[in-house]
Amino acid sequence: MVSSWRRWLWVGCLWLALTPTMQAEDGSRLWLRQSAVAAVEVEIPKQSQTLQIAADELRKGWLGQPVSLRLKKEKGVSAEGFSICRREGKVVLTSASETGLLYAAYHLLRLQATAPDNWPDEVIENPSYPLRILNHWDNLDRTVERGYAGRSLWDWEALPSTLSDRYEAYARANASIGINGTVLNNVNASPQILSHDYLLKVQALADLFRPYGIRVYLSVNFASPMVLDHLSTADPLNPTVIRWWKAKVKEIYSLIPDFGGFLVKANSEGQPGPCDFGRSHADGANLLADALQPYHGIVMWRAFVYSPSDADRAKQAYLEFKPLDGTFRSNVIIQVKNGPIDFQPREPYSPLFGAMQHTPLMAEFQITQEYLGHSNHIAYLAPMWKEFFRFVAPSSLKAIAGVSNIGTDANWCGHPFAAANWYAFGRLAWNAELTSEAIADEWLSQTFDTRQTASPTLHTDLRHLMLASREAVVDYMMPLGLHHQFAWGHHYGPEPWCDVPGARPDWMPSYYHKANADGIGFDRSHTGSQATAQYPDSIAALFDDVHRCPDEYLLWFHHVPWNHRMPDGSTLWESLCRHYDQGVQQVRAFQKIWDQSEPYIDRERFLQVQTLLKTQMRDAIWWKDGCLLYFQQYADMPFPADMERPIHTLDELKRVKLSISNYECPTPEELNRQR
Ligand code: GCW
Repeated sequence: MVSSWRRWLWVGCLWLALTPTMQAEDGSRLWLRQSAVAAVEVEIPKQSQTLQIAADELRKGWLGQPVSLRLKKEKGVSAEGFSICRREGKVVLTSASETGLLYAAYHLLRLQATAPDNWPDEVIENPSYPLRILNHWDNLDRTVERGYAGRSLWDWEALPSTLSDRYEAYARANASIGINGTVLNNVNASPQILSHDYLLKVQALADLFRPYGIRVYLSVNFASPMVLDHLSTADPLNPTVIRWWKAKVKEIYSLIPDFGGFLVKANSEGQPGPCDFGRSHADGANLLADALQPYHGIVMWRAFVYSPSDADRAKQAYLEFKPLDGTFRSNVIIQVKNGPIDFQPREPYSPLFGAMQHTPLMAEFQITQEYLGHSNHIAYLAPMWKEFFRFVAPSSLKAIAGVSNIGTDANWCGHPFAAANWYAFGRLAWNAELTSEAIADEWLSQTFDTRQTASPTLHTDLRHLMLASREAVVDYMMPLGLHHQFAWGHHYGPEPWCDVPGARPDWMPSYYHKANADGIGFDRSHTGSQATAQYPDSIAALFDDVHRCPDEYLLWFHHVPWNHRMPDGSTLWESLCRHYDQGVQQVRAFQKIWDQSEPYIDRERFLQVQTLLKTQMRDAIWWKDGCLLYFQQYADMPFPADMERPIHTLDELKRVKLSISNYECPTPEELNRQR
């Protein structure tokens, strides 16, 4: 078998090599771009939509021997897992479930694209998590909160009668990486989503996604009974409220028998919740859990709360949720953001992980780059999520969710490289042990055919770019543990000087950097807010000691004098300057790498990335100049001689005011006009 499909691969490579002009690509095919020369024979055990999809995918993309799909439970293979082996001149895919066979088909195609000569005789795959869920922050008016790739995919006005082709393309892309759930609407939820009219629309999507193994979930507004049916209260212990939710859940399941359940943001950033009625988060979650339980639905209850119960925002979720450990129903999962604040370019892990011994937890990652340059900057996020897994054992989690970066843009995610984050999220949710390198290898090979070009270095160069990209963003935005230095409102550019009269202090950058003549950083050690004490002893000891605390978390946990000696002998100020400079130099290097890829990448995607890298370059300098010139006022020290000099002045940058539609550092001419 190997020799025959290798031959085909050769023919393909030759064809690619001899084709003088590469086809323009708009990115809409994502990583699913393989096409077979002739349809292979595929045998399925019975007729079903899911198996038909699996067979069609193989006929469209598989270059090797005939394939046989078998529905059978095997030892060591879970319900959604599968095995792939070669037997009697065939490739045999086996799983206990139809969805498992669909995953096997996609996996086979992935092996063909990424490791054609190099996969074992038998492959067994089992998912790390039973729930691998995308969270859409999509509003019913089709805006997307923190979305940077166009409008919401869900055309609520046209649903349920008109179904866009993109719905199925979306389901296919998700299934190809093992995502099996989608929360359709924003956690800042409109109660309207639970109205009967909207449920019919949701039903239409659920019917489309079902053959791809994807269940639908909804974010719900805790005050829905009051808004939709004018109940006088949403108190979770009130019998009328309890009846309301039971009836609503019954209605949902009559339309969508495999409905997944609810995601809830309660008593956070102005959302209603049980605390409005003097009840706890557990009371609220259990109300919904009881209603869903007869249908095996679940509640994902978010721990993203920060009512000012303590002077340090980083401590608040732990303070509120830890005492509730063990009081939640068994079908409640607490959904916790990876870090204790809010999806910053770098955060230590949230101390809630490990602290809730009797409550299932799921991690919430943010795929959309709210704080990492939106869809303008390349920031490959697998290394960030793997960093989290260094502290939080993947097996300690019940499930994993990712805030989607998908919209109506032709290429789905805005930046061609942003699709790598959707891909990486799915792959890590399927197998949390995969390395960032391996995922980048897969994505690049499938997205840009990097292994099939005549260039000996293209693949490794682009992989290097991806792997270095998130650290570069951290360096030019907020190195050494700095966090939340974003401009008011848009979370894009730098504004460490921001001061909005009357605003919540913990929404102001100065609350986090605390720069003064003595030094910079938030003292969360035993001499400060004592947030370090929320971690297990061994980690607490590490974070608490300014000399042992890892550099990357230093200013997260400590207020450090400007002349503090870093492990390499430089002062804190010098080190800060060098990190910012390093971030800028990295982006310059990315530009060079990308420009050298020009002969091997189709024109459309090449030019788009090239243009975006120019924006990223301007923004990196904006960040470096803005932050360093501002902090220098307190450090009162010169820039190290070997560092690239600022090209802006602080006054100039303080005058920058960005409109929502203009997220990038203004050009020098625009800056002049703003004066
Ligand atoms: O990161 C913050 C965002 C809000 C978001 C909130 C949350 C959906 O700025 O836009 O609201 O977190 O996670 O609930």
